Order: sequence, then structure tokens, then C-alpha cells
Amino acid sequence: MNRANVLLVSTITLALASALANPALAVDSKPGNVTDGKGSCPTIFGGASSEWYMCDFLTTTNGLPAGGSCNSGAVGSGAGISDAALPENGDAFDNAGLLWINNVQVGGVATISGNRVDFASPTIAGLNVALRHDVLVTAPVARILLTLTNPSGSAINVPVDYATNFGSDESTIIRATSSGDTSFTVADRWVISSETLNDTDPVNTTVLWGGTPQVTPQSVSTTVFDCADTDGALARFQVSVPAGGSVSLLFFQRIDQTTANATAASSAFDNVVAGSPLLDGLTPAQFANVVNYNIVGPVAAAVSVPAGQNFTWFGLALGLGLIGAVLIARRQA
Ligand SMILES: [Ca+2]
Ligand SMILES: [Ca+2]
Ligand SMILES: [Ca+2]
Repeated sequence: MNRANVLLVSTITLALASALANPALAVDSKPGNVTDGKGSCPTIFGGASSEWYMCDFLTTTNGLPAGGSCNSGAVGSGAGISDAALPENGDAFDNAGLLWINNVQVGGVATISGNRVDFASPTIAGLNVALRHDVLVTAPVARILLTLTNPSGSAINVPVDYATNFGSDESTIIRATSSGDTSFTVADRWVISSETLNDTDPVNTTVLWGGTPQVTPQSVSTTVFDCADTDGALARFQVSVPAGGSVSLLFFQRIDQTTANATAASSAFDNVVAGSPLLDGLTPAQFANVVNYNIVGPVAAAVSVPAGQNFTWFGLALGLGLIGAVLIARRQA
């Protein structure tokens, strides 16, 4: 090899070594995974220098959330997060946040705008489907908002499945759930999982619901589609979309370097209310129909609030005003 060739080979070797040392650039050999920067798989940057790969071609071999294997379909065939990474470690997922309505996977061609990805709206089971992913700049969190609109004259009842396959594979350990134990059941708003007790991969917090909402999962499972193993989180919701109305479901995926950090951050998901940074970038109208959180409490529903006013202070002022009026009326009587 002449000197020029030696130089070329050395440069390529160094570049490859550098790429493999960086988890965000490393090519994961697991099935269904994609390399950073693929056309329909934009990289979105979030809080804590996290990176998220939002893709529009993540499917399964049997077209269902469980029983098959992860698969790469055509552009627009399946919306989800192929993987996410922190500067310290990568491989949080082997396809996360996949959704099914009435056993039909939600897809749509991805359009990126800043830290937001919108998927073109398909129609499934007679419902107009809108799906958007946002990566939060304030935290290593991806937010998934699914909105179903029923254009027909009668209610449509459908099951909605949410499935995440963990990058931790057969080394997955459930570290915590919102009920206080390490058993993932329908009673759990969120589940924290890690790869080994040493938190080898990013620690995942998978958030399914909050507060005391209208709709909670009908069933959950730690078995999803196979992607270097079937370890993951699967939840099925039964949703009724009223005639001419809309229903939204909201999910979060958070990644942390350690289980301790994930646990410390978990309480923010227990009861997401208006004003929470977890809702940044959404208007009240956009989260008004969320059924798996009680974001807007009964006060807002009962009292008409002028735009831009905080309903809590408005309600308090209204209450004090009424008490004052009663006292004045009693004195005058
Ligand atoms: Ca992975
Ligand atoms: Ca896996
Ligand atoms: Ca539990």
C-alpha cells in the first residue's frame, strides 16, 4: 500500500472508530433499527442533550403490537421512535410509542418542524387520526399526542394499543411503577425499566396515564413485538369517540442515565395539569379532549374563563366576590 492509501485507510478507520464510540452514530445491528439521519427518520434534540429518532416506517411482521417481530416498512407505514440516546449511553428503545387503532397501526408520512414531528393523517375505523410527537427542550422527554375525530353521526368505540420495545432486551428489569411496587399492572400510571441493575442502557420511563382520568388501560403487558427480545410495555385502552367529537390520548417516554434520576423525575407524570412544562407547545384546545389525563379539572368546565386568565385565581376571586356580596347583603338587610 502506498503512502497516500495508508493515509486514506487510517482516516476511514479513525472516522469509523469515532462513529462507533458515539452511541448516537453507532449502527445498531438489531432488527428494525435504523441509522441516524435516514430521510424519513429525523433526529430531534431534547433536554439533557438527548437525541430522538422519530420514524414513519416502523412496523411489525404480523401488523400487530405483539406476536410478530419489528420490521421496516414503506415510508408512512408506521409512526414511532426507533431509538433515543443520551450523551452517556444509547439504545433506549427498539421501536417505541407505536400505536394501533382497532388493530390497525397508525402511520403517516412524517413532517418535521423544530422539535415537533407531525404524521400525515390516516383514516382508521372511520376516525380521522392526527398524531404528533414533540421532544421537550426542558427534559429528556418525548410526548406523543394522538387525536381521533369522529365525523359520523354516531359514537365509534375502538381499542387503542400503545407499544414500546425496550433496548434493554432480556436484561430488562422493572425498577419502579407508580403504585409503589415493581409489578406492572393496569393500576400503574408509569413504569421505569432499566438494563441490568447497573443501568447499562438509558433508563426508560414509559407513561400511560395520569391523575384520575376518564380512561385508563383495560389491559397491560410486558410482552410486545419481538425486537431483539419481546421485553417492553404494552397498554390497551378502550375509547369511545362521540358523534362529531374528538378524543385524545397522551403518552410520554422519558430517558435518564440512572434509575435514581428516573425515579426522582417520575412524580411529575402522576398528575399533569395545565401549565405543566410537559404540555409546552400545546394550546388548551389541543389538550382539551385528552381522556387518559384529567388535565383540565371540573372548575374549568363549570366556570367560563376569559382567555389568558388563570382559572384557579379567577375561580378564587369569583368565590371571594360572592362571599363578599352575601355579607354586604346581610348587613344591609
Ligand atoms: Ca435500539
Ligand atoms: Ca428490545
Ligand atoms: Ca405496580
